[in-house]
Amino acid sequence: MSASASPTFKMDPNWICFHPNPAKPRFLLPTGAVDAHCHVFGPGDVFPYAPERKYTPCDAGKEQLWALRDFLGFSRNVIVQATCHGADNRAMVDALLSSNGTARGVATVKHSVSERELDDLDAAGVRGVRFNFVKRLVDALPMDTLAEIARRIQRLNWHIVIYFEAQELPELYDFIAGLPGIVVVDHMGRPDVAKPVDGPEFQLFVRLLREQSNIWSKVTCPERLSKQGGPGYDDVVPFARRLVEQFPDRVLSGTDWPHPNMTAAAPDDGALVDFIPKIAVTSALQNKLLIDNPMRLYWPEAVRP
Ligand code: 0GY
Repeated sequence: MSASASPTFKMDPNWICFHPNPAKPRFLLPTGAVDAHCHVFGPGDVFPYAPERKYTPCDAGKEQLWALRDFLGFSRNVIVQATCHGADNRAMVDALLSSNGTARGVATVKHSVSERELDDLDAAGVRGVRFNFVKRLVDALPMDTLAEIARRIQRLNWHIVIYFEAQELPELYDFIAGLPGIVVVDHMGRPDVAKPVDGPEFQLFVRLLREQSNIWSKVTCPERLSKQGGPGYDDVVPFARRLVEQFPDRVLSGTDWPHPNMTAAAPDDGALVDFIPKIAVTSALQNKLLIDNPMRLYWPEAVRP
C-alpha cells in the first residue's frame, strides 16, 4: 500500500501517513469480522477536501482500504466521514457504492440537508450521522441543530455517532443522555488512561452506558489513547476490557485507518488487530464485538430471521 499526496492538495507538513507495510496479525479474525471505524481520505483531486477542514491529510482511498481489509482478515467496513471532508460525503459514498454491500457509512450532515439527500445517503448505505465535539477538528454545530438532526434521522432508523474528549463529558452528559435512538461513542469517550479505570473520569462514562441502554461505545484507538505506545498498548487494555465485559452487546471495534492526526508514528494495523483478544478474551466476546454487534447495527437485514 502506498501513500500519496494529491497533486491539488498539499498535505500538512508534519502529517504522518498510514503504515505502508503493516504486520500480519497473529490473531485470526473470525470470519465475518467488521472493521467498524475507518475513514477514506480523497483522493483529493477526485474528492476535494473541505474548505473548512482543520487538516489536510495524505490521500487514503477506497482501494487502499479494501487492500487493508483483506490483508488483516476483515470482511466488512464501516466508513466514518472524516472531518477533512466536512459535510461533503462523496468520497465515503463512492466507497460504499463500490463495496458490493460490504461497507456501510456514517455521514456528516448540515442543518440544511434535505429529506431527499438523507434518502440518497441511506440508499448508498449510510446508517448514521456523526456529531463531533472535538474542538481541534471542527466548529461544533449548535446543540439545538444537532437535536433537530437527531430527530430527523429517526425515520431512517439511523443512529448517532458522537465524538468528544473525556473532559467534555460532564457538560455534554445530559445532551447525550437525551438523544433518541442508538448513540455510539467514539473511542470510549477518549479517557485519559493515566487516570485510574475506577476513577471519576472513566466512571462517569461507564455510568452513562449503565444508565442509558441506548448508548454504545467503540473500544477503539489504543494508538491514540496510550501513553506507553504500541505495539502492546497495555495501558489502554483495562479501559477497553471493562467496557467489553460490562456491556458486551454494545461495543464495536475498528482500526481507525488511516489514523488521522497521529503525532508520533504511524500505527501498525496488524498490532491493532492483536489488541482485540486482549480486550475481548473469550471467543464469545470476540464474536459479539466483531460480528454480532456491528451486524445488528449496520446490516440488520442480514441477521433478521
Ligand atoms: C478518528 C479521530 C480523529 C479524527 C477524525 O474525522 C476526523 O478527522 O475522526 C482524531 O483526530 O482524533 O476517529 O479518526
